[in-house]
Amino acid sequence: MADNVNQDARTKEVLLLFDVDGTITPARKSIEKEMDIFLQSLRSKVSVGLVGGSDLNKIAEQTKPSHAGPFGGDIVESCVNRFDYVFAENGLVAYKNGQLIGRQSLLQHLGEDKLQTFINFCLAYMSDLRLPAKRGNFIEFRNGLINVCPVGRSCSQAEREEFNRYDQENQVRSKFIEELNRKFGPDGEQPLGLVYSIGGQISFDAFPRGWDKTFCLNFIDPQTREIHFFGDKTGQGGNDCEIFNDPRTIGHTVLSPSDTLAQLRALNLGET
Ligand code: M1P
Repeated sequence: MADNVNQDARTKEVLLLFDVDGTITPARKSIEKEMDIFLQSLRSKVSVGLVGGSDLNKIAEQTKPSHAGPFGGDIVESCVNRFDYVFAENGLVAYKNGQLIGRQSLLQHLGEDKLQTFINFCLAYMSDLRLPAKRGNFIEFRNGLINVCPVGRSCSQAEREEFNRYDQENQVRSKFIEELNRKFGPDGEQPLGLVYSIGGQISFDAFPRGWDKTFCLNFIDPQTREIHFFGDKTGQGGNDCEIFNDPRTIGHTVLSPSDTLAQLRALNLGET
C-alpha cells in the first residue's frame, strides 16, 4: 500500500474516494466547514468522490454546506454537483458529474417471495430481543439493501448511543448476523446469497454478495490511474473492508474526520 499520492499525478487521473460516516462527517452528523472547504479545494487538483452506505438523501443532507448560510436549492442536486462522483447505498446508486449513471434494485434481484422470507425472519428474531430501548422502524427497505435495526431507526440520539454501548458489550448485531448466516447462508435451509455489514452504530446492512462498496469501482473512468480510498471501517467485518483491500484502490484507514484531514494534509496535494 502506497503512503503518498503519486506526486506526478496531480491531475484528474487521481481520484480520492471517501466513505461518509466517520470519515468526512462525524457518525450521522453534518460535514464541518473545514472538511467541506478542504474537499472542494482538492477538486482543482484531483477528482473527489463519496461512497456511503446510506441513501442519497441522507448523504446529501450530511454533506450540505450549511455553514454557507440558509440553503434554498435541491440538496441532492447540489450534492451530486459538488463532487465528481457520488455513490449512495454502497455504489448501487451512482452519479458522475451530476448525472445518474447506474442504479440497481434489490427487489428486482431477489424477488418478493425471498424478500418477505428474509424480512419475516428478521422481525421474528427482533421480537425476542430485550434491549435497553426499542422504538420504531426496525427494517428499512432501500433500493439496494435492507437495513436491519434492533433498537429501531426512530430512536433518539441518546438511545442510539445507549444501544451502541450495549451492543459493544453484548454483540447483539453480530449474534443476529450469525443466525442469519446459519439460516440463509450457503449451507443454510434457504440460501439467499446475502452478506451482512455493520457500518454504523445501531444497525446492519444486508445485500447480495458483491454489492459492497467495490461495486462503485465499476463506474470509475478507466483513465483514472490512482484511486485512493479513505474509510474508518476498514477492518474485517467493517463496511469499508472490501474496497480498502481491493487491488484497484490504495487504501487509507482513518480514525475520524479530523484524522482524514490530517492524512490529506500529509499527502500534500496543495490546499487552495
Ligand atoms: O454509513 C454507515 C451506516 O450508517 C447507518 O448506520 P447506523 O444507523 O447503524 O449508524 C446506516 O445508514 C447504515 O445503512 C450505513 O451502512
